[in-house]
Amino acid sequence: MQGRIIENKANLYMVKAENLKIYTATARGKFKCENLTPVVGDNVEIEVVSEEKLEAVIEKVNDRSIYIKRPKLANITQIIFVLSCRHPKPDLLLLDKQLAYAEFLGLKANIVLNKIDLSKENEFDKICKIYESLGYTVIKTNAKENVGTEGLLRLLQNNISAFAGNSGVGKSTLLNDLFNGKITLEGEISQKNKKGKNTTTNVSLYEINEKTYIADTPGFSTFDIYEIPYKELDKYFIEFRKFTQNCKYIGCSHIKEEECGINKAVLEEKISDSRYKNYVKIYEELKDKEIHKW
Ligand SMILES: Nc1nc2c(ncn2[C@@H]2O[C@H](COP(=O)(O)OP(=O)(O)O)[C@@H](O)[C@H]2O)c(=O)[nH]1
Ligand SMILES: [Mg+2]
Ligand SMILES: [Zn+2]
Repeated sequence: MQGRIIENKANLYMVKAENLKIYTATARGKFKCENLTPVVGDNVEIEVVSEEKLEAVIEKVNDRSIYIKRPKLANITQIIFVLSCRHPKPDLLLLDKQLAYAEFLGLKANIVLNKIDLSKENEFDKICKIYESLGYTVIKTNAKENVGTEGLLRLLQNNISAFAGNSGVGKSTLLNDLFNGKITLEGEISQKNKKGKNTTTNVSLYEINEKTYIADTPGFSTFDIYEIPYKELDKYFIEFRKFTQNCKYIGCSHIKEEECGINKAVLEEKISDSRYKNYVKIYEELKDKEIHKW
């Protein structure tokens, strides 16, 4: 029988099967040597061990469309990056990192600008303009008062989405909005312990409907981007692509070279200054990581 892993706790996997039942499954030992340990989001073939106890064994992990190393997740279809207008203020460096990583993976990325109630006089329009002109969807929300969340819900429809963004931007509040009342949810979005503290520590997929899931990744607020080879970073800044052909040198890093198409585009304001500055920072960071890897 086919199913999808919706949760992983130590060596146990919760698998939602075709018959809509949720089985507790272990993985066959052979996965270890094949370096193919099942992860949340995997589509798997299971063999039921006990129908009564809802126990099963994972026999096979189907090919993945996407695999993320940290946090471990498979087959998500989009990333939702959340920023807040204030407290904390927008971290565009982190945003550009996560967008580059999404492009690297070939994943759709979207932006939520939360806490719009704290912004004065459209001061964040510039951010929206930069990213909308690049083709990213920007949704503005006030998660505290449930404003703008219908738009977010539409965006989530028929996707397996993962949220990312600095601590405090409002991810949990948004998720609570989404799962309040109108959504049938199996299990809880966060289990509370006796002291009322949230104790979710495992990666899980929450179901909004049969085709719509949200990945919850406690302990990870952003994706680890170090898989990106620094020499390829320019490919993942989508607006850079059409200008790199104007660079004099093949393999131009667009940092110190002369006759650089990217530098020219920045001067002509065809590429935003903040995007370019972040490109340089991320390039240096990735390069540093790669050099010190051994
Ligand atoms: N003013 C305002 N506060 C918000 C909004 N969304 C979340 N908050 C508050 O911001 C704080 C952090 O939110 P939380 O959802 O825990 O952020 P997370 O760390 O990204 O999960 C909490 O005190 C929320 O009540 C919003 O739209 N407006
Ligand atoms: Mg949170
Ligand atoms: Zn260049």
